[in-house]
Amino acid sequence: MKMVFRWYGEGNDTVTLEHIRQIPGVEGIVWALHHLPAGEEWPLEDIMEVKRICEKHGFHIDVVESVNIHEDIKLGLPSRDLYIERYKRTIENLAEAGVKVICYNFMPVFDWLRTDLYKEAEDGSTALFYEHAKVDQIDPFELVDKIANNVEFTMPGWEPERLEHLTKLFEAYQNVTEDDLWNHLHYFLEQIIPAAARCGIKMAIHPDDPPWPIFGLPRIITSEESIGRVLRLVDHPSNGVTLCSGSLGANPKNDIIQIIKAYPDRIPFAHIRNVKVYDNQDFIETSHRTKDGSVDICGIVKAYHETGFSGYVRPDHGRHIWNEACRPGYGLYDRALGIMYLWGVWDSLEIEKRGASQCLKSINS
Ligand SMILES: [Mn+2]
Repeated sequence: MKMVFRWYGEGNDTVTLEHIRQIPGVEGIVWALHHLPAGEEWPLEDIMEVKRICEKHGFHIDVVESVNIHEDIKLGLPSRDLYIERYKRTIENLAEAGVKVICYNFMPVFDWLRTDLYKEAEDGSTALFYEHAKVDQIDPFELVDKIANNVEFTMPGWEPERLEHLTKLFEAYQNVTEDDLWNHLHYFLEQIIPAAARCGIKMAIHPDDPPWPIFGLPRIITSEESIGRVLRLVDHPSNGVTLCSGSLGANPKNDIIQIIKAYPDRIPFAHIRNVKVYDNQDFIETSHRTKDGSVDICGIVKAYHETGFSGYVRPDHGRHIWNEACRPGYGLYDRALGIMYLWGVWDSLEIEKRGASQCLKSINS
């Protein structure tokens, strides 16, 4: 288990690399070129600049996230070929800088979605919250209006220029079915996976968050069945999954431990976090501790340990605690606590495996 930490870059994050350096056992930064819109090629010089900054602080840049897929690829438009070519060049540039894993998603229009970014818990902490009825009942065009006027729905990182196109995007997706989306993903992977394999990169698709269709838009990476299906579309080690326990865990039917055991060689990257799920399909993000949420984080770490997991792991999101002002879900304190919980479980499993007599030595090796 190689611990990594998401960082949004200098001047773009309240957390600093100096802070991250002091969290035990973090080896690498999960990063992105946030200034580039989806569909642009990531220039090598920009990538090398991030590498230089991270390495100066002792971190590797093996895992990159949010290499976003242009909507034309998801929509299956003729212009997708241009964007796929650019994506291939981005893969090559990332490989040249030493990147090993690319996390991406195939969600139409929206990335992760919540209805409240600062829902207060009994202990005074706040966290990301999803109210199902609110999302379920809203008409997509009413939603556009609410985002534009900043009422109820707030989209972190939502670019204003994309918002302008939101109405058009909803129209474009109106006749796109789940089957269509599967076909478009297949087309993309058939071209991308050989390119990634050639330069030793593992592509790792992130499940949809939440794992069900929203606003009438199809969503397909939602369950063990769909993860199996995407891995079989192009059956190659370079076609993998970012197994996100929080995204999948929002649906209690998803048995994450079973997924880990079913595809141990196809999970190069794991997001670990807990969510508390309510009967009405609402959910709130909690601390990593198993007892605090609906997801068995201990069992998940144990499953990774049993399958000999040697991939990358990051605490996915955290609550906002100790009055920290930070990006929603991406504060320092609770993610650092999450890491210590993950290490605590992992190290005790190591002790159990290797025998208590040599425990200290074995953990250090
Ligand atoms: Mn995730």
